[in-house]
Amino acid sequence: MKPKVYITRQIPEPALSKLREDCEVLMWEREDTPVPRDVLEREIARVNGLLCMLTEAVNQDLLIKAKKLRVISQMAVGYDNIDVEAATRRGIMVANTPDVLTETTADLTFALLLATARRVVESAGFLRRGEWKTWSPMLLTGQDVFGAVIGIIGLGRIGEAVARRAKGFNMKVLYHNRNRKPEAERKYGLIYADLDSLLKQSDFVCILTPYTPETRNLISERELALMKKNSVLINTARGGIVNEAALYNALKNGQIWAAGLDVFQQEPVPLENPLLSLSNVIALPHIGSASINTRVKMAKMAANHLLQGLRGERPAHLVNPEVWSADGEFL
Ligand code: 8YV
Repeated sequence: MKPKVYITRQIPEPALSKLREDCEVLMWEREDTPVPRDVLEREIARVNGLLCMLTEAVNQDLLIKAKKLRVISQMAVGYDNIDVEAATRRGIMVANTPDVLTETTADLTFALLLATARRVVESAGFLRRGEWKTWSPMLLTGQDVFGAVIGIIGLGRIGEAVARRAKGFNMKVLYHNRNRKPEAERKYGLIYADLDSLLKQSDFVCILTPYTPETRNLISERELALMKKNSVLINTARGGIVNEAALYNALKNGQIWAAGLDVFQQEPVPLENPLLSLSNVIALPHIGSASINTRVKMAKMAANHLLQGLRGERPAHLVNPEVWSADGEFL
């Protein structure tokens, strides 16, 4: 009998057919709304594998119902939506999709940085609304990127990929991370800084750290007050790392110059979010990894992890290796 899997969103075809070869596939097919909780609760009780996105809270309450579940395969590198400890206690493997999205997410981070610094979105709107009556020297002037100081908070794979791009712009690159990365310092000339000095010195602060209890509200009123008046904050990690009320005040009061945000505390971001009323904010709908190639690669990787786990093999990117015994057996 084929194992049963549930997929919480339509995934690209090559990955879907691969799963269909070996599994009985159940899938939430509507694109316009996420899978309702009661549907997910019902489905999780009868499947052996779950392929999910970060839009689903895979928490203790849901896992209690997952009597037959052996693998959770997340189609994202971040997995803060999954209670990994609860899954581990139940012997459920959890896998994510690192590496394939690194460069694409770094591209988007840099796109947002350039667009925010040079007021690209605001300028395009200005032209289309017919407000471009004449040229003037200080019209829609922004901040220089080339040669500026960038501070990267979180020097993981994506942080390092952003640092490499910054070097191409002749930027001075500071980073803050739990552990120092001497090899990256040597290889790319990066400079380690504690959080406060990074905030004080940087023209651009990029957040690229995972969302954990330690990084929740990491950037709040005190931290924003340390930043330069002409500085730009870029967040392509998770909305909860920045205190949005404090950010709104800092942007409104000219304490910092602008922000580029791909992520929000609540997603999809409600239109009443005051940040959306500010012209010095560029807001994007969480498209960090959204290139066609990368999304296909992520889906294929997530499908493979599911198949590996269901065959009793160790998924290539297992985030809870505790479910494996020291001699390589699945517990
Ligand atoms: C995605 C992400 O944009 O991988 C992550 O952690 O945030 C992004 O790659 C997307 O949320 C995939 O579910």
